[in-house]
Amino acid sequence: MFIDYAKIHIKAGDGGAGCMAFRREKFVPKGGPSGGDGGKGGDVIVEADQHMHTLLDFQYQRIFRAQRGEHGQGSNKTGKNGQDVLIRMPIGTVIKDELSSELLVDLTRHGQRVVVASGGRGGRGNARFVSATNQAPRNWEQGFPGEERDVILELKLIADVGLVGLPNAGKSTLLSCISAAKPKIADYPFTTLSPVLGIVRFNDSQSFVVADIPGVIEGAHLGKGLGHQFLRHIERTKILALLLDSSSENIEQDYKILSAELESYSPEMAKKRRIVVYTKKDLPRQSELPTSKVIGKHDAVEISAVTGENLDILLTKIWKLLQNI
Ligand SMILES: Nc1nc2c(ncn2[C@@H]2O[C@H](COP(=O)(O)OP(=O)(O)OP(=O)(O)O)[C@@H](O)[C@H]2O)c(=O)[nH]1
Ligand SMILES: [Mg+2]
Repeated sequence: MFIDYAKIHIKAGDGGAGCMAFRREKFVPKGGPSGGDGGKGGDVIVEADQHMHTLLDFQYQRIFRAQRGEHGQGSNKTGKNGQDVLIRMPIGTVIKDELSSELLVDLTRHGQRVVVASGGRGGRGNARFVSATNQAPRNWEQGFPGEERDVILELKLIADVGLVGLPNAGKSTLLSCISAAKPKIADYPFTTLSPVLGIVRFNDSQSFVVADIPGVIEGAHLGKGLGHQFLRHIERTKILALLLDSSSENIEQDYKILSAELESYSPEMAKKRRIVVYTKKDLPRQSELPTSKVIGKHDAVEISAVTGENLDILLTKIWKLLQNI
């Protein structure tokens, strides 16, 4: 199952307490202080893992605690440091502090590691409190608490091009024609329920990544249909391909609905560079294509995934746009 949102609780280990002790040896009647320091608490660390593709695991395990540091001991023995906890997450995971909404981590490449909660420092033992005036200190410190917080995990796929359109526009069909991805295709709305990535090979040696997401309908920003939360997966793409069914009864209106939904998701999404793709060119048209007054400066192309017409032109246009950004 594809899950792209989770909330977890993380707690780094507390530091171990310092120790209060004095040397006791047969021929040393008044041994000096010998209490060791406490060990450091373990950190909570996240690591990006290219083999993970969903946040599903975090539906089951939501609390992650690193080990506490051991207490210091006599004979100046420092307590052992607590063990770190390593949490693996998919590439594209963004971690925010729940309370402040502060962005803590953006995992963008395999193997990237970040400490999200630091373990507390160990307390000092009494040996460290010796001074000129106090040769037998009896003071020592507790360990310091490890950081603790609730964090929100959001998976935002990393792709170059996002396919966006009303249900049934032909997004998944296009992806299946231009890449090796095998998304589900059917003639009913909301066939696609979770995003699919496909790698498009271009000119033998080059490639780019395309994301196919569920269809957007009018009122998606109010929660209609599947809502619009999956648009997060195309938030970080360089360009958007707006797919419009050219056999629709009112293509211009479809374009306006889609644009309005992108706008209400975020201004950044609305401002993103787009290419307008009219699909199903093989079918008879029932309405005029929108004029350039409606689609503005954006480039447009008519394609058919069934006959393959103009797919090469589309890919060339996309490639050029990607080079320019
Ligand atoms: N004639 C024709 N039919 C097409 C073309 N492209 C897609 N279709 C059909 O349109 C229907 C919808 O295609 P999908 O690719 O599932 O559409 P989608 O945009 O991914 O739909 P959702 O996932 O529901 O948002 C399917 O029945 C496809 O066979 C095309 O170029 N020509
Ligand atoms: Mg689809």
